[in-house]
Amino acid sequence: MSQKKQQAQEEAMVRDALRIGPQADRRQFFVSAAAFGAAAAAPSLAQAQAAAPAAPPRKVLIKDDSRLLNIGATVRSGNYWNFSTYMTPVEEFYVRNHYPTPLPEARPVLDPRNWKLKVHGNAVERAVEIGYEDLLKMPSRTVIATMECHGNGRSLFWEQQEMKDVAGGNWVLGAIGQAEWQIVPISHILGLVGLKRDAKSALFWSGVDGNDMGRPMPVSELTSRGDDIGVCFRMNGNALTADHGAPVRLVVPGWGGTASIKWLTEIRIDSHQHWCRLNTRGETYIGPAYAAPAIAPNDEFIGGITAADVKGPMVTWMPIKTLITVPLVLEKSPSVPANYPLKRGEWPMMSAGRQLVRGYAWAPQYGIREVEYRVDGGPWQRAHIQGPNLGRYTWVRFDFHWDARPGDHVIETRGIDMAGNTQPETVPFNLLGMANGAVPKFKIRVV
Ligand SMILES: Nc1nc2c(c(=O)[nH]1)N[C@H]1C(S)=C(S)[C@@H](COP(=O)(O)O)O[C@H]1N2
Ligand SMILES: [Mo]
Repeated sequence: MSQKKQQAQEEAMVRDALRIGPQADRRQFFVSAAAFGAAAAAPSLAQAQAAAPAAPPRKVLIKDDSRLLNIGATVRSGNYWNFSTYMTPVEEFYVRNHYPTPLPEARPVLDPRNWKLKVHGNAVERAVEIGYEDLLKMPSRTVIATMECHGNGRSLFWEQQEMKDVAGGNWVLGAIGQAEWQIVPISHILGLVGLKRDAKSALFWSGVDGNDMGRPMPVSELTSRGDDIGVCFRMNGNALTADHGAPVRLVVPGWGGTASIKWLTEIRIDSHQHWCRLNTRGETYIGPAYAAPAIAPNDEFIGGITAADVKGPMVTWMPIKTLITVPLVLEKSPSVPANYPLKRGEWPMMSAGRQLVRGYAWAPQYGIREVEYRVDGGPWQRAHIQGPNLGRYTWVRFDFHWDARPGDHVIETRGIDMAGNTQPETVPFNLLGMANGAVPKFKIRVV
C-alpha cells in the first residue's frame, strides 16, 4: 500500500474513533450559558441582543481549574502523566490564556451572530470582512496536529540545566495536546483578498481578551503552508469552546501555540514587518546563543513596543520532544504547580517487576521516525511506536517493557525525526524559557 494511501486510511480511522469516542463523563464539566447570563446580565447587552434571532441553547465548557498553575490569567496544564489517548479530549486539553477567558456575554463581538474577521492591509488588493456564517460556507478541511505552548518543558531549564535566571510559568510537560482542527485554509482567504507582490508580514489579531493579543507571521510561511495553516472553527468535531478561542481562532500546525491566536478578529497584511508584544518581549529566544533580528526603517511598532524590545528571534517550530507518562521530580524549580501529583523533592513510585512504560513523542516539523530510551545511563534502546504515525504535526505513542528492580532509577527518552535530527541532551539558555527540547530525565523509585 502506498504511504499516502496508508496515511489516508489511518486518518479515517482516527476520525471514526473521534466520532464514537466515549462521551461518558463529559457532562459534569458543562454548565449552561444561562448560569453566565445571570452573572453578566448587563441591560444594554440584553437590549442589543433582543433584536437578533434567538440563539440555540449553547453549552460553554469551563475547565476544571483544580490544576491551575501559579502564573495568573487562565492556565491549565494537561495531566500528561495520565495521557493515554491519541487524540486529546477537549476536557483534558491544556489552556493557556494570557488574560481571563473572554465570553460573549461580556464581549458581544464573540457571539457568532456578531463576529467578523476583517482582512486588510497595504499589501492586499481588496479588504474583506467575513462573518461566521460566511466562514462556515467556505471550503474547509481538517488537520490533525499537536498544539504546544512555547513554555512547555520550562521546568527542564531549572531541574536539569541549573539555569536559575530562566523566568516564566512553571509548566512541566503537560502544555500539549493533539486535536483535529477544522480550518478554512489561509490559502483560500489569501485568494479572496489578493496578495500584492510586496506582501511581507501578516498580523493575526484578537484584541478581545487583551489589547496586546496578536502575533505576526511572515507571508512566505502562509503561502508555503497555505493549506495547513488556517482559520479554525471546530476542534475534535465540535464548535470551539470559550477557553480555546470561540468562535474562531487561527491554527498554525507545528509552530508553538502562541502563533495560533484565539478569538481572532483581524488579519492585517502589510509590506512591512510588525512588532508587538508576542514577537518581542514575550515568546522570543533571548540569550547569548541567539541574535536579535534586524529592524528596517519602515517597520511598525504596536502597543508601546519599541526597537529596544527586539532582542531575539521569535519562537516558531517546536522542537523534537518525548515524554513518558510519569510525573517529573521537581527539586530545583522555583515553584511546584498547584495540585501537581508530587510534592517538591518527592519521587514517583513503581512496583518491581516487568513494567510497560508508555510515552508520547512528537517532532512537529518533520514527524517522528524513531523513539529511544535508556535506563540509568545505559545504552540507548529502541522503543515500540504504536500507530498511527501521521507524520509531521502529529505525535506518536510509544512503549517499552522495563524490568524494574528495587532502587532509584532514571529513564531518559529521545526522539529522532524523519530528517534524521536527534533530540539533544541540553539546549542553550534563553531568558524566557522557551521551547526546551532537551532529553527529559524521569526519576523513578522502584519498591
Ligand atoms: N487571543 C489569544 N490567543 C492566544 C493566547 C491568548 O492568551 N490570547 N494564548 C496563546 C498561547 S501562549 C497558546 S500556548 C495557545 C494555547 O491554546 P489552547 O489554550 O487552545 O491550548 O493559544 C495562543 N493564542
Ligand atoms: Mo503558550
